[in-house]
Amino acid sequence: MAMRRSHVIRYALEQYKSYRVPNAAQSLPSWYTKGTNGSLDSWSRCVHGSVALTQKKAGRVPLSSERFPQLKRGDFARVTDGDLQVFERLVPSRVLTEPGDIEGHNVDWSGTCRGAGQVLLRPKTTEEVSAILRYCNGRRLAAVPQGGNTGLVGGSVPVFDEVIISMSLMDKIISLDEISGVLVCQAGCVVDKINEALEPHGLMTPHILGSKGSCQIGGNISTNAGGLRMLRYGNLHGNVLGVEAVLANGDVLDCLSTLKKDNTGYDLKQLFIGSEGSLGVVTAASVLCPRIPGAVSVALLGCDSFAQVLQTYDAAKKMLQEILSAVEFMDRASMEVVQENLQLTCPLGAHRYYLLVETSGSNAAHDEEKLNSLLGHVMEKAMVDDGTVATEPSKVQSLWALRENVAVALRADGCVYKYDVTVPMSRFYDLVTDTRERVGSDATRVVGYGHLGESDIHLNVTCPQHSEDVFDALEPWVYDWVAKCKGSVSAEHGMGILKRDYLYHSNTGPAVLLMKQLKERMDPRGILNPYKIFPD
Ligand code: FAD
Ligand code: 2HG
Ligand code: ZN
Repeated sequence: MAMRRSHVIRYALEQYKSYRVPNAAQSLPSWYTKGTNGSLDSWSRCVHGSVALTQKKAGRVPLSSERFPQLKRGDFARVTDGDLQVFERLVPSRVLTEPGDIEGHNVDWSGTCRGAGQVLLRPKTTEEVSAILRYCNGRRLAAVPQGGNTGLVGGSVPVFDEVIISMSLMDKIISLDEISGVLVCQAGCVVDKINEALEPHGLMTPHILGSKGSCQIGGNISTNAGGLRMLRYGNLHGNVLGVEAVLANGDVLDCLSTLKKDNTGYDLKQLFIGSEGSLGVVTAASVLCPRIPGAVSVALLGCDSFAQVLQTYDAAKKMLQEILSAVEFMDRASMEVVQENLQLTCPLGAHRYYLLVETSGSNAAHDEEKLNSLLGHVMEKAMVDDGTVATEPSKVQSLWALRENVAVALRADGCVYKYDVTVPMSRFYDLVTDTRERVGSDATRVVGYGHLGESDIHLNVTCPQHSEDVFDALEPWVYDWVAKCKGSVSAEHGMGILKRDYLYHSNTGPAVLLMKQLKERMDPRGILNPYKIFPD
């Protein structure tokens, strides 16, 4: 046993001697670090269903109104010159109407959806958002709130000609209480920027995700984003202490509490967490921020059967307990795509499955010892075939880069069909195996990766270009598969427009009815992010 354990530690060290991961940022498109609202040409594009095609291969992304011919434009007013003059008074010099300025805001990150919005407004204050919505509601002009535009279900862009309300200029941090860890900020603050501001105070956001260089806290709240720290800190329903939101009629709802405990009636802020801009525009939030852990270690483990994956996860929970902070999953195909398309290097050989296990604690020696003894245990029990541990920050980051960049790497294949679902742990990988069998050689890759700790699998299927056959094989089959095993058709990305037809797959009729009644009560003229979430 002792010999096996020291073997594991030595093995881990040896791995690092030859371990050279190129700087992930250098391998990524410029938007990844600089924001996504840039010119269309620097992006990859999507055309159909949950499809991504590169600009070169795909040409222009078809308009969503053409892709969804069954969708009819709602009974909304069209923007007139008179409206533009009013907008100019409400947000002076921050009314964009040039097609070149707006194009990037009409297409979503994966290039799946393209709206025909002709006006983009850039408010700086809650009062401005309130004035905009009051006016839009009075005129019955539809509007779509937009954060970093990194959403993956087509929720952040217009479907027809909705007015785009970009939150990017609402990027001020309002206050930070170092003792309680409560941050109050405007909704347009980008996650990376928030973390830069928190870092000198020894704090960090309770959530982090691969899109952190572009996505905004308001967008995260509106999608109830999960991400890579959820196993430790839970989701935003627990970590967001307060929300300020502007309702469809322009009224400002101040629920910007900074209290951890507040049981005074209904917890209204929860309505805005995960409602995808359909009930109000989030203008500010207070977020409970944990301390940056004193020590972070990561192990990358290779397993050759899914039973081994589950045994290792169980062992990690038992042996690491309070220091376990993430358990992420990749299959061989997802490891291959980051190597092939982004030239990242994996320190392990080829395995059917990989687990990235992270610990966060306050005592490096203690945590490392625990992680190494886990490694010894799982290798001795033949749960894991190979493994490596990193404790040095740049190496920890290099291991994380392998997992964080799968979505980016997949885009280079051409066309990507994306599914983000929760399934029972015992069926976690069956969906990928069954899909592989179903689409056969029609697909370039069928990959499965995701947040094992939350039983959230990201099934992605790529093709050189959109294939009607592949798409028809996938939908609604994937969603039916998930519903049959009582999973959720959207684990963390929301419904947007791409999944709206499947809302009933994961919700009962009375539940959807109550959602619709809430929507009608809060937005009686239906101007906020129409066409999203609900099937017709
Ligand atoms: P947007 O994309 O602009 O908008 C998303 C939705 O929220 C839209 O419906 C929009 O109308 C609404 N909205 C935005 N801002 C506001 C506001 N202030 N008020 C009201 N409504 C608003 N998601 C995860 O959950 N976990 C991950 O690990 C993850 N990783 C990702 C990795 C990559 C590389 C990419 C591209 C995306 C990833 N995502 C992930 C998806 C995406 O980043 C999240 O959904 C994110 O929360 C969206 O934030 P955003 O600011 O970009 O919002
Ligand atoms: C992730 O966990 C994101 O990497 C993206 O949620 C998932 O693109 C996807 O399918
Ligand atoms: Zn994810």
